[in-house]
Amino acid sequence: MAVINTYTLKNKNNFELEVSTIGATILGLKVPNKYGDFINVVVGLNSALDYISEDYLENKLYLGATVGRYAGRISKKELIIASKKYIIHHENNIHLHGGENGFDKKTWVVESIEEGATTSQITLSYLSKHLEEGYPGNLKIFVTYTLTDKNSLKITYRATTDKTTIVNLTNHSYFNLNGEGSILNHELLINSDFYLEVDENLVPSGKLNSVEKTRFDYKLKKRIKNINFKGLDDTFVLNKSKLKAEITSEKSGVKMKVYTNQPAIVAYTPKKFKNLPFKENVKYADYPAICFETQHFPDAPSNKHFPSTELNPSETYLNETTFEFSIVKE
Ligand code: G6D
Repeated sequence: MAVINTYTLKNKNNFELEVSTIGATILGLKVPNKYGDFINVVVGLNSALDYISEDYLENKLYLGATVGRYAGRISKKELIIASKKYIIHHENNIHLHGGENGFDKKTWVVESIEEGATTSQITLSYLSKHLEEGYPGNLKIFVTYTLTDKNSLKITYRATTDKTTIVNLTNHSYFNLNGEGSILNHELLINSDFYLEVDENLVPSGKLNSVEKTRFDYKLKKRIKNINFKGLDDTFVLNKSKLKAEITSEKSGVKMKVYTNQPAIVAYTPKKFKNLPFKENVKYADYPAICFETQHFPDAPSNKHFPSTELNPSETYLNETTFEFSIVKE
């Protein structure tokens, strides 16, 4: 039975993760800064019910939410999957983040909660019925959030289907390693040699452009507020490095490393937040946060040369991402 509820998990170092069954959403993640004070590094609202308010929903922010069945944009309204035609939800000529009522708006079922002395984890599930938002196949999804004894948050998605379908899941947490203000003084590294070229509607053209000498080159760590920064809402094709991305804040001393088995990260830095009931009435400034949406390429169904996002009944979809926290050595 799916009920609206929130759960708080801790690890042996008092890292604290708050999860809601609405959208299997991360409401907050508290980690220590260099002074030993615990700060919330994931943008969240005061209560789970704030996430179903019209005020919030009309902003289409997906704060901390599980996004699917297909995260990102799909340009076509008509999908051909296993030689059959399916019509998916389309708005303003695009299908975004699973459609009108994607996974972020569903109430998930808590399958298990394990609170150990050193690590804790919670697993939630959702059954996306055949033709929900137009997608084929009854898709059963499990998401496990683990707070490890290595001070990491590990997010694992598994999914199986009874008909060939497409799947591309991600978590849409907005990170700010100061817990307030802006991320413009954070330093960012992304191990990516190519980014996806997009049109004015952020739909991929199919071209992979080199990051060399462009505003997308974060192969060497640099301050986000650099001369070329115009905001990010872009797909970075990850290279073979084990470490996929890293972000640090000199002010808080918090470092976050990102590891994933996914081929891409969509890095998104909204210009500003509308006035919402943020936790502890936190005040955010311009460029308040950055998302590291680890996932497949957007619009893969329309670009056969992109890695496939099709899932067959005999397969299990697996998306594993780890956000590892530490304190920057002075
Ligand atoms: C905007 O283009 C962006 C998306 O990438 C983001 O996920 C969403 O806002 C929250 O549509």
